[in-house]
Amino acid sequence: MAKKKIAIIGGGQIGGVLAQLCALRELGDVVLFDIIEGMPQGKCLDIAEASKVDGFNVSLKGTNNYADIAGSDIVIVTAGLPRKPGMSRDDLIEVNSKIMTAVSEGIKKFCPNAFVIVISNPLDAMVTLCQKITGIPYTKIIGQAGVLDSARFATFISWELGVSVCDVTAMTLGGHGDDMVPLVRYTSVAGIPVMELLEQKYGSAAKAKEVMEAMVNRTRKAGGEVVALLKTGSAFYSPASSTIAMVESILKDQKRVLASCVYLNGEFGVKGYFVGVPCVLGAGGVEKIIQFKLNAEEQALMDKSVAAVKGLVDTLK
Ligand code: TXD
Repeated sequence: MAKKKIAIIGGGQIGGVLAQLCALRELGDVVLFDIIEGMPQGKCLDIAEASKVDGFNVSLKGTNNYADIAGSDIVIVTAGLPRKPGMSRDDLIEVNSKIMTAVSEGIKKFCPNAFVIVISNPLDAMVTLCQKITGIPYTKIIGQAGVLDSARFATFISWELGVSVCDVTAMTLGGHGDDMVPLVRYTSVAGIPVMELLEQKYGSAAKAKEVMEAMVNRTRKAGGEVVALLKTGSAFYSPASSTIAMVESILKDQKRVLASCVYLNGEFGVKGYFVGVPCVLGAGGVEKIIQFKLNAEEQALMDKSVAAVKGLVDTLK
């Protein structure tokens, strides 16, 4: 089978880790693009020189030339400024829209048939903008947020209950902002509803609810928690790993069910916006949006999150 080609636009913190993970997992040959001269070349050289030790066989090319992304099977966009302490993701819209416009024109010119995964913030607005400029079909362009937000939620639950994170199933819906919707009712440990386990632990439904609320809030603000600790830059290991799960599901046709920021056409009561929902990701890209019934409380939270996305996206017009 011919090797896949993966282009990563933006060779900063997330881009660098992504390039290394793509190489370690031999997902394909990597092209790392950035506007900073020498930086993507240096990172690719450094990663390539680890190939002997790590035992991978892919090529890595750092570049400042968009022509090098031509023929990529998948393009991952990380270009854009990260938050500083005290900033919201939405504060990045002005500067990152300009960057996303330039990047999207490069993709349109050299890779109009590739799958595109956008990571740059504010996520929901940046995917929308990238799709508008590139014209890439809705099944082939998605944003990464939900895999990470869900993983963060699962991590907090595993710490609270003292169980392996591998046995926690958790998912968040909605936008990638502080109004995201961690879905408690569908969260389980090896299939057992998480609230049942919290009630057993604390012997009280009220206390269990309080503990869950704290985890939901921590999940919503988890990106900011890392930003506050790092002081410069935002999370990058976990966003890169989360994106790899999506890349792998598409390139290997795994059909994993992953929360992804996708264009909705009526699903969950949303029409005409990119919002996070569970999807089947496979060789066809977004092969299916998985719909299920939300109760009134969940739908109200979803509506609030979607309203925040709409408010931001509408400022792009
Ligand atoms: O889960 C998620 N979706 C996210 C998203 C989680 C954490 C952070 N997330 C966002 O990803 C973050 O708010 C930023 O908007 C992006 C990238 O974060 P990263 O931490 O990688 O930022 P860096 O290290 O500053 O890297 C950005 C790179 C940097 O090397 C710039 O030179 C480059 O982007 N850049 C460009 N590349 C190509 N083209 C243009 N025009 C350009 N402008 C800057």
